[in-house]
Amino acid sequence: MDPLKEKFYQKSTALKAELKTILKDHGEKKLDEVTVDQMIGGMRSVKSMIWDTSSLDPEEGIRFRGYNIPQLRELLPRVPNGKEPLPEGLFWLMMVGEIPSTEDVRWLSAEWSRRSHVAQHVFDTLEALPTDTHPMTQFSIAVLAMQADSIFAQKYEEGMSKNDYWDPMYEDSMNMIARLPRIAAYIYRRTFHNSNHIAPDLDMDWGGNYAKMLGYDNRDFYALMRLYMTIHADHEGGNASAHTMHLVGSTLSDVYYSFSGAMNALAGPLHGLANQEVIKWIFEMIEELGTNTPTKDQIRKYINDTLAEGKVVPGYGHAVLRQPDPRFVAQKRFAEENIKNDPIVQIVWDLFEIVPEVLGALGKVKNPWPNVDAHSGALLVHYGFKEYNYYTVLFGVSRALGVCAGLCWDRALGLSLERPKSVTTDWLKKFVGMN
Ligand code: HAX
Repeated sequence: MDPLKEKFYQKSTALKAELKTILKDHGEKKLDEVTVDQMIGGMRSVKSMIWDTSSLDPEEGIRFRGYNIPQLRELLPRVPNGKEPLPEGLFWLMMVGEIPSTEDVRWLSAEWSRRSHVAQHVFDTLEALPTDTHPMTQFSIAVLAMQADSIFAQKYEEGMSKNDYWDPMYEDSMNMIARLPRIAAYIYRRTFHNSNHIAPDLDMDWGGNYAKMLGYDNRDFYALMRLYMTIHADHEGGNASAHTMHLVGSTLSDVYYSFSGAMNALAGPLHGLANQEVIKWIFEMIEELGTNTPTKDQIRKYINDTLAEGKVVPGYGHAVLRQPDPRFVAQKRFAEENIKNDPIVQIVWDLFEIVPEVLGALGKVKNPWPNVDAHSGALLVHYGFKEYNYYTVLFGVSRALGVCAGLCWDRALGLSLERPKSVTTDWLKKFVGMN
């Protein structure tokens, strides 16, 4: 067994036993009450699932296995002379709850390189699609095309004990994560660079190799990708992409079916697609105003016009957070250190000053602060990466780390098929005493 798998097996076996005891001794205890407001309002904040890889506090933001983003930047291994954490380290942490050594992370980079070969039929499937197919559609289809290689599906068909589900789930997860950068870069190059593909560099780390295959041969861009791949990886279990992964996986669908579903959820504009919407909205502002150095009054008017048209301000607001998103703050810090004088970055910072005040004045927006998507596009544009309808694929590649770790845990703990109860509006009317 490989070192990560061995550790995962030991830790998950112990937790599974503890969970059994909790269930036996406390199964009847009430965790929460669900209000009508929550039922109509998208089940907001109902405590109803287990997710150990990260947790989200409304005020403090995300913690991955207890560590916040500045701590991860300090503690996770980096490339020599690098400033940003390696996403491999975060995956290790999410899988087994321990900060890995540099050697552990080197092993994982090499292991993912070893597993990274993508079958030709996956590329052939992509080639059957028109090049103007949205990159997220291509990505989701390519993930499904890999399902033919699912070890879990094969073992299940052969007949497998429940106790062994975690093992092929781990293998599939490792294989899929290893292959995603190659597929995602392939989609980018075929869609925007005339299929002028760049060969993988198997000696590089996972995020650096992805950046290189995208075509950005720049050390700072590699660093940005490592940071990007780390901070977008997980946001506890209730967000739409993670929850979809968990839900689809709960039927014992394999990692490919589950992750393709998760990506379809990420592709919505209220979730991951917001990263393309933000920069599109900024570009439209620049075009409408005829300047890339708008005044604050011009920006304020543009925000108000957006709201008057009945649209949301992309990149602002959150279902859980009630403070500026620490992932926004981490990207702002990167910009301050590396690309301070960029005009688009300046617009993002001006928006940070103005939008919360405007949204706050509406009196209905629960969180007027920026989320992760408010900053990412400006950083990418700075390095020449302007094809914004690809941005959600970057988010998706990173998200695989968190949701695959989550799915491995789901199967190792033997979590159940998800099946909440729905009611009809007639039932609801009767319940509240309406005729
Ligand atoms: N601009 C304008 N209005 C907003 C708003 C925004 N950025 N954020 C919330 N509101 C509005 C809602 O539309 C809602 O209006 P109605 O009552 O008229 O329907 C009201 O404020 C209350 O909403 P809320 O309770 O504050 O927010 P929700 O939990 O319902 O929704 C969203 C959270 C993230 C979907 C929301 O803030 C939004 O639409 N933001 C813009 C899109 C965006 O940036 N999405 C990315 C979120 C982070 C993420 O998942 N990234 O992948």
